[in-house]
Amino acid sequence: MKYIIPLKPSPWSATSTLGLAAAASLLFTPATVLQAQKIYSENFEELALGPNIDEGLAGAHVFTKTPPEGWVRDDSQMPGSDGATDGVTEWSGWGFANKKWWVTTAGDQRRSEWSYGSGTVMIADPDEWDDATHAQGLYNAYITTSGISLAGQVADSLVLTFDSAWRPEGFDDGLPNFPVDADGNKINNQTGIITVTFDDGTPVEILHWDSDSSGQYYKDNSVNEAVVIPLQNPAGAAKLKLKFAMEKAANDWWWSIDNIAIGVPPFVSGITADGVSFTARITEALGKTVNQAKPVTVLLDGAAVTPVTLTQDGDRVLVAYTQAPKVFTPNSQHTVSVTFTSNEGKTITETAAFTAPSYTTVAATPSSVTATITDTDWLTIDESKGVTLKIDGNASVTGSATRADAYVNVTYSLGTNIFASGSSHTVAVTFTTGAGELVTDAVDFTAPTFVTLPAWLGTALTSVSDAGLRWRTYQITTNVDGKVATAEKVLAGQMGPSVHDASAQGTDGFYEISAVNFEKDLSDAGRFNSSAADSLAVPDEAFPGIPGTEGSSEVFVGEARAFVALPQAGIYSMVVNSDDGFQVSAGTTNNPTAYILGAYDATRSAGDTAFYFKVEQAGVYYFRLLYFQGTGGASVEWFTLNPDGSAALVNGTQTGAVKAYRKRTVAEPVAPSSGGIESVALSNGKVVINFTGTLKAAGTIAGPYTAVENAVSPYSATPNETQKFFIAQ
Ligand SMILES: [Ca+2]
Ligand SMILES: [Ca+2]
Ligand SMILES: [Ca+2]
Repeated sequence: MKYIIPLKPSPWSATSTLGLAAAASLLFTPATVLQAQKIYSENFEELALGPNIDEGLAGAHVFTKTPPEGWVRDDSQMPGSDGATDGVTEWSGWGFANKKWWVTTAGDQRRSEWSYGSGTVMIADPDEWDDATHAQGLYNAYITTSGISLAGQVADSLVLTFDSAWRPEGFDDGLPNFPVDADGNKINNQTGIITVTFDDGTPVEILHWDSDSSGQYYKDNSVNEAVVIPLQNPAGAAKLKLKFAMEKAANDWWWSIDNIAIGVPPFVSGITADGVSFTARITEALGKTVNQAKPVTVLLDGAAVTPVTLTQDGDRVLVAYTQAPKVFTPNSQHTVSVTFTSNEGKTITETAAFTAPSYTTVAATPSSVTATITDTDWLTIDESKGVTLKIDGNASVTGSATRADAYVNVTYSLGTNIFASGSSHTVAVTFTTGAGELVTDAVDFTAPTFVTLPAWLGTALTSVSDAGLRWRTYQITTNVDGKVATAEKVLAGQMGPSVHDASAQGTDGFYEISAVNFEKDLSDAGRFNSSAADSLAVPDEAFPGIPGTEGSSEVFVGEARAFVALPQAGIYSMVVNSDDGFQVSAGTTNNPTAYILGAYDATRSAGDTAFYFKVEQAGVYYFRLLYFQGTGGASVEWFTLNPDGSAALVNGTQTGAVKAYRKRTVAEPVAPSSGGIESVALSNGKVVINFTGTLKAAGTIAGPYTAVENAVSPYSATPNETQKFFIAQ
């Protein structure tokens, strides 16, 4: 261990008892005078976080199940452990997550009140776990630390400290998801237990909290607590292990833990920071305290900082420093070293680390990036000074900054130079604070994934007739699961005959429609409805053929098909608002699901699913929307978004609407790899071409080539033009 002697004036050099000469001697004999009291600490910041799994809030570096080195996680008593029925996978057993992401994806519910936890924290969250299907059973999760060496420690000298957020619940969840007792009573009782094992001895319970408000172990809400537990370490013990259990929970709340430390008090048990200040907490216990009459010296990243303030907070001494209004560089990591004197006269130096907050979130489309910077208690953004974005280290660009309350939004459009599907990027956002300081906040982001439709899939923009779309309805009388694959089976007649009202459908089984904007009772649904403003005021229509012949508006599948004219190459933004699910695809009439563009493969209340696709070439493309209704509400809308965010129904009358048609006037396109010219010969004054695939002809070698109507191989051409060129694809 190395100690840095401050060269700037500090309480050390200012005191007569500890001048520079004395301090220099400490450098060479630290063990005799300066003592770090902690023998173990774990704040989980070293864990590499990966992406979300089942949770809805996307993030590239937000979660991991891999514990610190040497720790052992035991999920074997979790219902459906490690399988498809393990609930929300992130929370099937103890997990490690970015606290901010956890708070947001869980909808807060008091999780944000835990100010002691920071960065990566350890979480058992039965409440979030129960948000997805799991095998019947109670939540029983365990995790054990690595062996922690106790070499040289005096008996009964050690305490365990950690920061805790606990919210209990019990005796309120039963069948079918959770077991009950023989009398049918609900038995869930969220319980937290910590045991310590010295060497290979018997585990000793050192903490027991549960949710039984009439029992001896009841622990009420305590969402921001610094816990201190004497370990009563026996003489001669060589090592210890801690085991954290979260047991007997159902759809209850959570227990989260951070900043685990073991040591001889007093020691620095945690540190909290905001954008301009930090507070280190020195835990006092076992009668060992801080002598506040002696100087307390604080180094920030190796440099002494003054003034620091000391506050007694129960069994803790808070050591605080602020550099307001100057903010720490967002996401920067800092080390704080605190030197103080104990009531036993020991001079103790302890270190702790914190990461400064970020102020920026980033959202991307394939062709734009929007950074949102947020004012906080200690920082305001002066957007009038301009905000620049530096994407992937390229030249800085200036985005136009607009403010909405505490949020400053800056959008930069990439034009045609779009992000690759699903690609990873960094943007450095530089802004000026109200105090005139230039701050750069670098944020990683991932561009949306999207499908590219190849040029061959499109036919000429003029190759269409009969404006509108075609729609088919298929209704059955038994409930099925809300899945796209099942909906396809229903539509294919594999789940029983249809009972939809077929009286108005055409002889081909399709209804002619002008747009997809349906609600089963003609009630207002989605964006386009009778109560909406301006161009969105399009009344909902009834689903064709619904209610069916049995009077029901449940368990049916709908299918819209259309040739859609996409007037320019590039990215399109499409949305389906549905209750329940859907799938949009493009292809040919023979294979309309060749390219899956977007889907919602489950049941839901009416909600948006937005997706992007790209076309390499303007043209007419064959689109299919598959929609399915299970029970309850039923509605669907199919629309595109313009660059300004305004919505236009497919084949709608709104500005920017793409047009749809029921017929294509040329042959269906064929993939180019499927054909070629095999031979060309002259026979009886004609050119005879043997080919596979589709034969196409053009007046110049550069094209454009169009399919030769009704051409089959061998094809005989009469040479009655100056020149003609053929390809087969
Ligand atoms: Ca942490
Ligand atoms: Ca609607
Ligand atoms: Ca429904």
